Amino acid sequence: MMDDAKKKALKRFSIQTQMEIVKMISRVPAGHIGGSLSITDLLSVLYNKHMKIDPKNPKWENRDWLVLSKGHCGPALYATLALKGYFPMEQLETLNSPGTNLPSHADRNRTVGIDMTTGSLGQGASTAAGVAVGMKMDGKDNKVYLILGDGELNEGQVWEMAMMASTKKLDNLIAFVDYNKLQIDGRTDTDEVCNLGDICAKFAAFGWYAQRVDGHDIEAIDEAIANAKDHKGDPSVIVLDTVKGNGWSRIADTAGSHSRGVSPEELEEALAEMQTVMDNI
Ligand SMILES: Cc1ncc(C[n+]2csc(CCOP(=O)(O)OP(=O)(O)O)c2C)c(N)n1
Ligand SMILES: [Mg+2]
Repeated sequence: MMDDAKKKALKRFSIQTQMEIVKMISRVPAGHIGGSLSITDLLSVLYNKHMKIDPKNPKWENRDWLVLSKGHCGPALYATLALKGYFPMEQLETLNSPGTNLPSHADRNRTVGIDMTTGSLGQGASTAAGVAVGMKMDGKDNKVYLILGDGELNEGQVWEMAMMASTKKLDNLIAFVDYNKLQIDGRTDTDEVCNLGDICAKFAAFGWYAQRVDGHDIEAIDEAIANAKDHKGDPSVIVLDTVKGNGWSRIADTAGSHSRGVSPEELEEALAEMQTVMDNI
């Protein structure tokens, strides 16, 4: 159980992250806003509660790793890292501008605190599992947290990784599926593109310990991660029921939220809506 004060603090951090995301994207012609807004609750629980990290020593060899395999949602991770003190908040203003350390997709060679370069869907799954194998070989007990998109599960590479991870008993690998029910051009929970069906059952069939929770419920996410950490012998997956564009009703649960710009008027609208939620926590 998480105490009420902690739960509220983590929700506030998530909303702060959302506000930074919309501000960042309002400065560029377009950005991956929908899938960034759907993972801020998860990032808040990971970075404020579960991950073994040291923002002052980002390459600390005993740290846990975060692989954002849906690397197009870099803005969500950048806002989280800045709020955690990995780099100054002002740097967020440089998203995607010439010479920036914050490209639209996550890049470990350019951004302090980014553990893995991602953006080609599916590949982060394999690199995360590879890092988990390496940690086992070194006798370390750190964890690798992997964030997959639901549309990303269309990539066969994810399932190749799933087979290998259970064979190698990678219980230091905890994956999340951001099940926001939308990919670029359609739904993931109908026959519109590729129907994902029962994601938990599929991972379980590959030998994974699978859980499914409300991805906007801080306490539920926290408990699922705690269960995953306790589970020995198998890799874990936590399927998070989320809303693409969560936090800004104009774009929530719309395909158009995948990548779009934010006009000055829309920025005001989004920030006001988020502030209202923040004030009522
Ligand atoms: C291998 C590969 N194919 C295509 C793309 C282009 N692409 C970027 S995001 C995206 C949709 C991803 O959908 P989902 O995983 O559901 O992400 P989210 O809803 O979180 O934005 C696609 C097809 C890519 N980045 N990599
Ligand atoms: Mg999606």
